[in-house]
Amino acid sequence: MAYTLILLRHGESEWNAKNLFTGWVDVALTEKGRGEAVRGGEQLKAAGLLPDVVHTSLQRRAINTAAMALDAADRHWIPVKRSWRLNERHYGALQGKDKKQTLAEFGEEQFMTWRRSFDTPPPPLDDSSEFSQADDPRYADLGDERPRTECLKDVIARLLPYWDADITPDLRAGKTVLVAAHGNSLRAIVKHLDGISDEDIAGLNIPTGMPLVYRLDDHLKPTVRGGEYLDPEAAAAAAAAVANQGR
Ligand code: DG2
Repeated sequence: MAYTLILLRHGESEWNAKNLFTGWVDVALTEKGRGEAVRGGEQLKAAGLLPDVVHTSLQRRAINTAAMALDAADRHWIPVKRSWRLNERHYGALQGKDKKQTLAEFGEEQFMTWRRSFDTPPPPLDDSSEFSQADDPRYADLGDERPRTECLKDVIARLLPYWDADITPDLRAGKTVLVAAHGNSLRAIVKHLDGISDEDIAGLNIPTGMPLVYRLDDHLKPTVRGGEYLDPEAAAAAAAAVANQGR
């Protein structure tokens, strides 16, 4: 039996367009991003990939992308499950900062360590910052679990319990599962699925609004390493643009 998992990074957000570190800041989609979401859904429909259940983060760019993509695929009625564990990586004190300015101020090595190292988080964000989620009611129950910064290793640690307890059972039940999430929370899932090393994951970038399809075997291992984008050429170009952000 092959299981089907579709990963979808949200469409372009207001802060993707402005080149700002976003993390847990709850920004909206741009018009381009909404178009990407609709196109992603149309691609799913054209490929006959019809999700039975969708998992999203608690952030509007992923929530709205899922809704628009599913609407375009005539699957707007399927069950939705949301969790903070699918949220974007908390970007700590970088949240709200300009990527280009950060690169100019701190240099290539520090910039890339903060963006793509496996286990070095940016400095933590103070609870008094305008970009903090300290008073956000959706995270009120998290207590000490609410992050103030995260590296990819931290994201994997908080995401895997949700993967095991909520996503895996849907896959095992034979459902086509859509996960609509974020650049780094999806990098965490891809690293886990493909068994990518802590070093090599630095080179993996996920474009906005492009469905990435994994067929999984009985052990939930990918039958094709890296999965398959429905439009591989466009995805490769868009992933390269993500890698070059800030330059
Ligand atoms: C971006 C990822 O997250 O940025 O938080 O700035 O996927 O929610 O737009 P997303 C952010 P990079 O790690 O690619 O710089």
